Amino acid sequence: MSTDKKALLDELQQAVIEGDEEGAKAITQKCLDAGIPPLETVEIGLRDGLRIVGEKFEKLELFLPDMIMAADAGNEVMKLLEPAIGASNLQASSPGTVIVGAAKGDIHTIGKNILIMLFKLAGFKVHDLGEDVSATTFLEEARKLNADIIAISSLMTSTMPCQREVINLLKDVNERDKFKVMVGGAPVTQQWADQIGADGYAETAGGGVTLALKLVAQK
Ligand code: B12
Repeated sequence: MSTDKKALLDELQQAVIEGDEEGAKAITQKCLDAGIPPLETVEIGLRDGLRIVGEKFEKLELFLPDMIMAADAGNEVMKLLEPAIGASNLQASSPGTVIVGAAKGDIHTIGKNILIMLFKLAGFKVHDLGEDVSATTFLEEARKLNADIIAISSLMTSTMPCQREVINLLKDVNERDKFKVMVGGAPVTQQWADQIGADGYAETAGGGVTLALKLVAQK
């Protein structure tokens, strides 16, 4: 990575960490003007910045209001990047239908919303179930919308069991083969996905879309 690019992305991380909305917006614009691919700005400037916020929160170096301000700054960054991402990724045909939700008990939505945006850009029909979604709701909505894929986002270890619950529920009602289940979110790993019998896991939203395209091709 060039020094200029790294310096800009570092600056953006810092603005997000400080919850400096105006600063974060100005630096994001500079990243766009410098031609940094917007998805790189999302993953390095925004996601890694928020990851550091999480680490500082855990070490009691930052508190809940700081985390809220960082999330607000992150949302402003996304507002600026979204059109730029759209311009470089548009596709015509629809590969399938996806329902996306944050697991029961989880109100973290920034990553889920990025995933939704990228699904839309790849042409998927996307239904956002929002946050705090129970296993039963995932099942009911998947049936109702005749979804190809159920994508579940968990940002907390305490909400990861909901991902397993969805898979077990599908097995209980003999509908496990009807839907592909994808899991993700910061604490989720491939190992966890294998353990609960998910069809796939991706570390990033971009990786999630690539995976979804593979999963619908297998159906
Ligand atoms: C911002 C934030 C908040 C904001 C959320 C605002 C919002 N509207 O989303 C607020 C302030 C509200 C908040 C609240 C809380 N939070 Co919080 N939060 C964070 C923080 C700092 C960043 C999350 C984020 O947005 N990241 C940026 C996005 C872009 O990244 P991402 O979500 O990981 O998504 C990427 C990928 O994972 C992937 N992805 C995401 N979902 C999916 C799904 C699929 C299927 C796929 C394929 C991919 C995928 O795509 C994205 C782009 O690549 C994290 C730290 C961290 N490490 O994540 C803590 C963190 C998640 N929070 C934490 C905690 C403890 C809380 C609270 C309990 C605090 C409290 N005492 O009240 C509450 C709980 C709220 C609840 N019930 O859910 C802990 C969880 C610890 C744990 N046990 O696991 C963390 C890890 C911080 C920490 N280290 O302590 N939080």
